[in-house]
Amino acid sequence: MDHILSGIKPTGQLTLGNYIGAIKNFARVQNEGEAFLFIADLHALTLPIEPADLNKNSRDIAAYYLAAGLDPKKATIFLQSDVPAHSELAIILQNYLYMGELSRMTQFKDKSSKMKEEAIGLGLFAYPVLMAADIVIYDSKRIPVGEDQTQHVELARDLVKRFNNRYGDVLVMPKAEVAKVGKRIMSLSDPTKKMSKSDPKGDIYLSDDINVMRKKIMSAVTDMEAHVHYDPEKQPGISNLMTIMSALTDKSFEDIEKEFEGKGYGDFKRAVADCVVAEMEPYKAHYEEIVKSGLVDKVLEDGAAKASVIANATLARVQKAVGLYNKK
Ligand code: AQP
Repeated sequence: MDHILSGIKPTGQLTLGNYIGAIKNFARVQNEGEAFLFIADLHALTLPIEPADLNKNSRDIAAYYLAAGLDPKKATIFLQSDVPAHSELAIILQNYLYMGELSRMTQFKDKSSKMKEEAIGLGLFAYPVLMAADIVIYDSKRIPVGEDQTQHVELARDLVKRFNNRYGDVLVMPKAEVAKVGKRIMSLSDPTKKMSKSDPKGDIYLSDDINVMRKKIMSAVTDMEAHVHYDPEKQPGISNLMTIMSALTDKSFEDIEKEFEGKGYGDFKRAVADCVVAEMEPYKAHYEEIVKSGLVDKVLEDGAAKASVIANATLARVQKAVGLYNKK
């Protein structure tokens, strides 16, 4: 069975973008291979975050995973920081990625451009090294991610090639998998920007009340074209709403265009809001049940124990390959 790895970093409240681009797919992939679905809490430290928020966000993500149907009997669900082998492996792998390539990463450029140079942490710069360790440590072949993360997976592939050229067939080659629809949900207030949990403008949060979600969709930025047509260049706002509808209902863009031919944006937005509510209402209720059940801590504990077995074996293999002494 192929190993599949993905995760979310607990930097803030989860958005509809995280749900469509990541969580919704996780429930599917757990049936397609050995899935390792984690919470990248060490990655969340790469930007300033309150300890209490990091703690709460981490448990919240686990609850949202379970609410989406992730089954701990099928998928291994854990916190990155509960498996120390990730960090140990990153220390070794950092020697096989170069400053030039790390400084070309779009996420690093975006995030660091808003900071003074003397305040940019090394962790933000080295983020893709730890992410490469997260990936290779489970011999992962399939990496389901949103579009923004594909560049980091490409870098992990470069690293695997480089490492294996030097030491033989030690690491498994990963490959990013990006959904056709929903790989990049955009902000509702600025549809040229990604909906992002650390940039709250135009986000729909999974924690939003259903009526708030509805209101946000009804006031999403559109355009003057006045027809429902998929054209991300000319009509980014409408195209984004079409993407949300398509991702949640499996309707094609053509079907949506036909359905709303001759109708105004008000009707279309109401229909998009209905789709979001239909998906989110039961999902949020399930999330509340999971939180009340107190299941999360046990799932994370068991997940970390299971993940550690594979992670420690890969770490030992790499340590031995590079010549660290006395490794079994
Ligand atoms: N807007 C989005 N559309 C589709 N997919 C998205 N993802 C994130 N935003 C969207 C996917 O969610 C997964 C988890 O992302 P992450 O937490 O590791 O970090 P990110 O990609 O940087 O997501 P955010 O929400 O923008 O986080 P912050 O604001 O902390 O940087 C990934 O698969 C991602 O592609």
